[in-house]
Amino acid sequence: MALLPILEFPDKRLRTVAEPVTEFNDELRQLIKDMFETMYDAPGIGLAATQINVHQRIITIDTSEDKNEPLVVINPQFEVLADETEKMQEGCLSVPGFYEDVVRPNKIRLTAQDEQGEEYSLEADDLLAVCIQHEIDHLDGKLFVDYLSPLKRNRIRSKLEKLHRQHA
Ligand code: GNR
Ligand code: NI
Repeated sequence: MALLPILEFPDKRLRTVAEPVTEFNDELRQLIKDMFETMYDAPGIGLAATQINVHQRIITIDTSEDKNEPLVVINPQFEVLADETEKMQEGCLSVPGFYEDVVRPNKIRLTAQDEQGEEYSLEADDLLAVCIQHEIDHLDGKLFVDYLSPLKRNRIRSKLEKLHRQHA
């Protein structure tokens, strides 16, 4: 098992578009174990492979209270199921210390593969729906700060760059 370092905004590698997974092998399953360990340790409710500088379409999620409902999401696709949206305060392990409201559709159907390559589909709402969309954004090189005003985004960028300089 291993804890993996998490890339932080404005690192350009977070803008990489991830490639589909084609091989469902033991190496993939070990990476997923390490992603769960890293996510639970952080702690976070989701982690996209992009955040650990692996540019494949792999996500780990656990939005349960007791952190005992791991969800493996590979090669995800989703459709919006209702016109309803939800404004939720989002945070991101790649944007540490900043929390801002983001509006997203709040009912979706996720279709994805598990760590064996088995396809599944589920309906998600509220926090899980938001988390799935936040993580799929990562695989497409997007961050929640992209939904904020340029002013807010630039303030966050400056503060994180300053912190990174201090810790360099
Ligand atoms: O831990 C996380 N919490 C969270 C809260 C609201 C909306 C999205 C998230 S995802 C985040 C972990 C993370 O950065 N995943 O990419
Ligand atoms: Ni994130």
